[in-house]
Amino acid sequence: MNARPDPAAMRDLAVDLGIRAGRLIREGRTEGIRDVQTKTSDVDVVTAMDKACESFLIAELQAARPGDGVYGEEHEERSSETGVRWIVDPIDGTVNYLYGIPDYAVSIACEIDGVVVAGAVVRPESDEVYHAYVGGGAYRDDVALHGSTPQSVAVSLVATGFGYIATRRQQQGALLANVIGSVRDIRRIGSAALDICYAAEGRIDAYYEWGLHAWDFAAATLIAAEAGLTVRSPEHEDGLLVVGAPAVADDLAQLLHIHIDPAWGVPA
Ligand code: LIP
Repeated sequence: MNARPDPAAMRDLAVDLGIRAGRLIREGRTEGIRDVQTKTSDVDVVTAMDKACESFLIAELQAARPGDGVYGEEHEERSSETGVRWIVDPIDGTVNYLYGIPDYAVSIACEIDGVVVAGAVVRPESDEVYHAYVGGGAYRDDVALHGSTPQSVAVSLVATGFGYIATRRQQQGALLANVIGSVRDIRRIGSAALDICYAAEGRIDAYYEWGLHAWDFAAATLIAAEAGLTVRSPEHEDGLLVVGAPAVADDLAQLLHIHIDPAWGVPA
C-alpha cells in the first residue's frame, strides 16, 4: 500500500510543472496557434498548444507519479491506480491566448481520494504563480493571500464568464442584466482560474459562473479557500460556482438564485 502523498510535495510538483508548462505555451504561442480546431461550437476553440501542453503535463505527471490518474480538458481521462488524480487545464483562457490577451493560465490540481489537496495556477505572461495545499495557506509566489473585505454585494466588484453555446450565453447575459445593478461593477477576464485567484488576492471581491468544468476551477478554488474566501462549489460540474469574500458570497449566491430561470436547467 503506497503511503498517502504529502500535500505540500504535491503542491511543489504542481508548481514546478505549471511553471514549465507556462514557459512552453508562452514561448511557443506563434506556432501553437497556427492550428486551431473547434469543439462544442464555432467559438469553442482548441489550439495545437492546448493539446501539446496537456500532453507535456500528462507525460511529466506519469513520470513523476506512475499510476496516478489525469483528468484534463483535451485528452481522455486516465484512471488512477493510486487514489491520486491530477485535474489539469493546459490553457485556461484559450480565447485570450489565441487573441494575444495576456490573461490565460495553466491550472494543475492534485486530488486524493476525491478531495483536492493541492494546486497551482500559473499566469505565464507575468510569471505569477498562485499556489496552495490544504492547511498551508494561499500564496502568489511568496506573498500570502487573504482576499478583500467588501461591506456588501452592492459595493463588490464581481467577475463572471460566459459559455461557448450561444443559447447559454444569452441566458448568462440575462442573469447578468438582472444582477449588474446590484453590484459595484462587473469584470469579464476570460479565465475562470485567474478570476478565482484574483478574488483570492482581493483584485476582485467575488466571482460566479455556471457551466464550468472541474479543470477550470479545481486548483483555483482550493487557493481561494486557503485564502479564507467562501467557495460555493457546484454539486454538478455544470452548476453555479460562487467564490467570494465571506461577507458577500452568500448574499451574491442568493441574488443569483433569485434570477436564475428554472427553464435554464442550471443544476444546484
Ligand atoms: C474558459 C473559462 C472561462 C469561461 C470560458 C471558458 P477555457 O475556459 O476559464 O471562465 O467563461 O467560457 O470556459 O475554455 O479557456 O479553458
